[in-house]
Amino acid sequence: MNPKILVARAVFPQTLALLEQHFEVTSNQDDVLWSPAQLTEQLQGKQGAFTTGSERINAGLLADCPELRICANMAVGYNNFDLEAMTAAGVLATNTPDVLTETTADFGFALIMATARRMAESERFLRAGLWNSWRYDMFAGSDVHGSTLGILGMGRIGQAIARRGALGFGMKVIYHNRSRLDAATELACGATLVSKQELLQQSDHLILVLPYSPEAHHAIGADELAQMKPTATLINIARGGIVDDAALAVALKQGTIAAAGLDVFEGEPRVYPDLLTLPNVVLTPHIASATLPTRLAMAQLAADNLIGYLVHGKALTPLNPQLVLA
Ligand code: 8YV
Repeated sequence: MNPKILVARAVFPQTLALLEQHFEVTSNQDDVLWSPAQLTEQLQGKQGAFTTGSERINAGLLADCPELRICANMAVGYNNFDLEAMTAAGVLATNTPDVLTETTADFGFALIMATARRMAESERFLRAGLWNSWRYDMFAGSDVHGSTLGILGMGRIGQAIARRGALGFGMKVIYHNRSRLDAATELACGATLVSKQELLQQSDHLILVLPYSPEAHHAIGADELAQMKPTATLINIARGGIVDDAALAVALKQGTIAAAGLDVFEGEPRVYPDLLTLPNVVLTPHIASATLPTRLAMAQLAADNLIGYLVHGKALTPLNPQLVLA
């Protein structure tokens, strides 16, 4: 008998068709948002789960799903997983690195451009029928080319953004990261390591690309915003919770920084209400990886991880490979 899996959210029909060749599949093509109790109930008797960033896999759920062997996340970020609890429960975790790097970096750059050049704000103005004449300072923003790009977190996506900045826009690129890149990678990215304080003080455009962890919670709060240039923009394509959204709203209102571009939010899909009322913030609904080819590649990799592990005993991108090696 084929293993049983749960596909916790709607997916591409071709992904579902592929999974159905190997598994007895329970799917959620209606995309119902299950509570943790409902998710636990749906997982009963399943050996595998196809998850997204919205499904929390923690010790409580794992204790109630003893047959579960693998959770394949359709996301590179995996802060919805309690990796320690999964490892302790013998449940393999996988994510989808690499396939979304360039697409996400493109979006990071789009958000830098849209924020610096006030694209959302000026479009709202035009749509409202307020454009009557040209004016010398109308929606004058800040330059991207030749400015200083700061990157907090320098993994694959940070490096892809650095290359765009250095090679495409002639930017000076500085970064702060837990560890220093090797010299060849630094050269390819045109990036220089600086302290977090230098990053805050020197960046014209500061983009956040670090993974969420308890240590990264509110890595950008009132104190950090106060160190930034009043002309600076802040871009968050990493995770909600890395920025203190309430402190950011105050900083945007008071002119501590010039503008922000946010694709992720604390407690999303809710958005801190003050942010919705401010003109100098570009808001997008967590779509940095959202191109059809990339989302398809992410779904394919998550499916391949399930097939690889449950059918052939080897996942492609495990997060707790010690389970396989043990
Ligand atoms: C996903 C993401 O769209 O990969 C990630 O970490 O944030 C996005 O690409 C989202 O997490 C849905 O799973």
